Amino acid sequence: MEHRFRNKQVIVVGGGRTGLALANYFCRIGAAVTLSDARCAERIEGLPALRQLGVRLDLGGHSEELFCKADLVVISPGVPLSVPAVAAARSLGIPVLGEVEIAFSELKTPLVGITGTNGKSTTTSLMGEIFSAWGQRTFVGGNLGVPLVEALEEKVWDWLVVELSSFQLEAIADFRPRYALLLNLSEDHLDRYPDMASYQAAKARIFENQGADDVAVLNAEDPAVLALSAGIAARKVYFSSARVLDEGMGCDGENIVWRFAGCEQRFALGELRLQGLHNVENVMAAMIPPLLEGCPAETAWSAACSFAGLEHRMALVRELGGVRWYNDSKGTNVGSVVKSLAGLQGQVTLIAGGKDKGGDYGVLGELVRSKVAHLIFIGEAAGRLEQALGALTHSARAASLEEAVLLASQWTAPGGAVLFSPGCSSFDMFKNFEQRGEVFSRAVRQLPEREAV
Ligand code: UMA
Ligand code: ADP
Repeated sequence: MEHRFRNKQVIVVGGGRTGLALANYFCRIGAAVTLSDARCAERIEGLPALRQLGVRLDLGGHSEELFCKADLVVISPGVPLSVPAVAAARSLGIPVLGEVEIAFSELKTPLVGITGTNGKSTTTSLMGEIFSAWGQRTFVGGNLGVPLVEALEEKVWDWLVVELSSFQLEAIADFRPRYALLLNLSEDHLDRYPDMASYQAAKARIFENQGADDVAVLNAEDPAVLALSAGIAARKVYFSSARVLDEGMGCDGENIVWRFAGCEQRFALGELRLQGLHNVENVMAAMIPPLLEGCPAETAWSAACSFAGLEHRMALVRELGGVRWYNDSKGTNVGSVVKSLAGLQGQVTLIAGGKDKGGDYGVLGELVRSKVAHLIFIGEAAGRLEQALGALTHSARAASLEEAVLLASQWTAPGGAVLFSPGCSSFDMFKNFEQRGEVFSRAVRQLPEREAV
């Protein structure tokens, strides 16, 4: 059967990882593809591949004229709907959809969508491990790194386990996950949204098309999550790291306690490799869909226990002269810095800063007062961070991450820890959070033994 987009004029907006995957997909099905990017040709890494595909290019800006003649405009997550050419096409009634919507409409596989401010990647990866350990052919991707549209390239999947950002959820239409997880909600991305309400509304769209046959997995201890629950049509299953629930996934401080349909199962927290209460929440949430689908509890728990966590999340880089150095480059908002800082013992030197997202750094005040001996600011956000926190403890600015590492090595006393948890995105000084974490780890590994106090 002829594909509905065959010979249609499709504009793919954004020439990053998503845009390239979309261009590939639309070329494969015989659409007439134009890739539009605000950047000029030299800055688009995938240009040779696009040229080979025969994709037309609209670079160095978005041509309103072109957009207004399209049959379909598909946007990458980093492209807001407010971009004038995108808005103009929408106002003419031209469909403007996100990559996740396009991929979903073509995939016939059950999907688990995972969103929240923090813990998405950990939960998504862990759930992927559980489904795979159970023998399911599982696609694991989305905001985690592999665009969902790449799932269309492959064979047959039993499950799609997909991390979803608010950016991706903003541009859905009929997207309907069988399971939708909302892990937590705190301030993030206030450089893209006018206020918290709009950020939360984008996140809440994960439930928008669910029906009574679908499941919403919700954090019973997060007030902002609970505030949304009344509007959710799906069956609700809760998790709580603070108490045992009559029904759902709870915790008694020593065990995770799963109560469902009159049965109870217990899992000893001491067996987990992942550390911290926030990771207990991630484990609880990740186990719910596989367990409800019939995965044996031993299989799910054994996969959870083997999971050592992802890189750039509270990764111990080195212990040097009695000082532990942690790379938490994925700590890209204030809420995640709170969790990472709270989990550390002893005096901490905190290196923070990056691209400012407009959130309130004051939330860190109490923890900084009680735990942080030295505070080193980097990047564009240094000024705002200094204003909010600089007076609470000894603090200084560094011109680069390498300089921050040197200062930290001079100031941190044995028994203490250096935590690099930026609380900001990386795009002011780095390509992405991975590169930022690698720069930090390299600088730490290069510190000579004698640099330690
Ligand atoms: N661009 C335009 N016009 C604009 C804005 C951007 O042309 O108005 C262009 C840029 O010039 C650039 C391209 O769009 O060439 C980049 O597109 P993109 O920002 O959507 O990046 P991708 O490489 O496609 O990566 C995206 C996600 N990026 C963002 O949401 C910013 C990746 O999440 C995701 O892994 C990938 O799709 C696969 O799904 C990253 C991220 O930072 C990790 N996510 C945020 C977060 O986790 O906090 C939401
Ligand atoms: P995301 O993909 O949502 O950014 P990650 O799993 O990559 O989340 O974790 C990023 C950081 O967020 C971690 O280093 C940790 O500090 C914090 N974090 C992880 N899980 C949670 C959680 N469930 N609640 C709050 N903070 C968390």
